Amino acid sequence: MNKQLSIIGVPMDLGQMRRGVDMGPSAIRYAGVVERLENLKYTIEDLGNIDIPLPSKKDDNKLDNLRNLNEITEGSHRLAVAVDEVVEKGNFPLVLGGDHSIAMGTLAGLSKHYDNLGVIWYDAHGDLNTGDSSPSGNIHGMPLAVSLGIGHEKLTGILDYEPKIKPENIVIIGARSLDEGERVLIKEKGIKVYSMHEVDRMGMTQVVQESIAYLKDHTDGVHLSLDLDGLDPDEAPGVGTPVMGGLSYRESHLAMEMLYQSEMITSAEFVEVNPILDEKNKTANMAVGLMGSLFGESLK
Ligand code: B3U
Ligand code: MN
Ligand code: MN
Repeated sequence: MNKQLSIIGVPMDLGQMRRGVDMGPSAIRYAGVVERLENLKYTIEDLGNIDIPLPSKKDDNKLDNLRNLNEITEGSHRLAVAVDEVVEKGNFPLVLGGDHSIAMGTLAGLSKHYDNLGVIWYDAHGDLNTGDSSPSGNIHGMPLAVSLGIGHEKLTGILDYEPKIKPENIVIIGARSLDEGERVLIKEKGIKVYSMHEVDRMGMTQVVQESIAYLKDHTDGVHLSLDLDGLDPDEAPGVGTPVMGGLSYRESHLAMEMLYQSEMITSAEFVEVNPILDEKNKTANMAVGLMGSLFGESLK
């Protein structure tokens, strides 16, 4: 694992309707992320937070079923530039959300540096909607589609290249709430999905072993995009769109430990921590605990 980490906070809440997820980076810092990783002998540079534009006052700010499109495009662009700079200087980007729309910016900044960037999408949702298929108009349900080059051109064109990633380089783990249009896209593109059904049947050990084997052959870096709503809401209640029957604390730590041992993770983001909806910062503490495991804490 790269021992030089750069933390980027992204106080983004425009990709969905629940206020408070913009405080996610503060909650995660308060939960001790820097100290936790310094204890593991990483050198940490905290770059602070990206400036996110305020939402437009017009309540019709929902062009083509894409709520806050212009503001999110602008914020994503700023994040992409920051992530690009971190990779350029050889550091590991660790991005703290914010809602999951930020992944468009993260992947835009990362993928310039790879021919075949792998992505592990740890989430209750597929985030494969477009303005046409989305039931909500919320852009946090779209970043994986956008990164495949599917969606509004303002979003797919962040940093002026597309697509950012290829369908065969994606693994989704923990899915249990997929919309119709997302199911169609998964089939059409042949995207690898380990839903809760597979996790229950095979166990997390086999799911992660297979994911690693699947990505190892043909990727030159792997980004972990971890949405805290992938976990069960009993264990991670501070999220905007909880879905019952999620991944457990133990399964998630096991997954992080196995990813650490694989030595293939080159960047990560932890998103959707909403301290307003949380219970005593439990979800931010969960995020920091999972980062501990991802960076080798329990296996040192
Ligand atoms: N698929 C739904 C719900 C959703 C997606 N991502 C989250 N929720 N966190 C949508 O609105 O696209
Ligand atoms: Mn998500
Ligand atoms: Mn989700």
